[in-house]
Amino acid sequence: MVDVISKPVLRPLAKSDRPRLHKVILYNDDYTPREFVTIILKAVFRMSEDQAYRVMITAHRRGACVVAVFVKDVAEAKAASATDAGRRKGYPLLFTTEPEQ
Ligand code: TYC
Repeated sequence: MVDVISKPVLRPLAKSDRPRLHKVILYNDDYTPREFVTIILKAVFRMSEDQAYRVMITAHRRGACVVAVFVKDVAEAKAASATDAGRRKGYPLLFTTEPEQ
């Protein structure tokens, strides 16, 4: 018996077949402490202290900042979890999502 092992053909998906990515956006407010925003960015979005501080301070200065992009479900789950963490402390911290492009 002859064993034929064929090599799998792996081709990158065409751009049109890739899932659309969704941005997570962080909004500034006047009440949430800077330190708390940084803690949430590190915990939910796995950022370093430095990355989290830069994103927090950008939202603070400009009004909003793109945190990261993910497939839809992941973006929505992270935005909800980060917003809920603020809500549990009584802060109006807000993360939303929107499709890229
Ligand atoms: N503006 C807030 C303060 O001065 C800090 C803050 C930064 C809140 C970024 C939200 O997305 C935010 N305490």
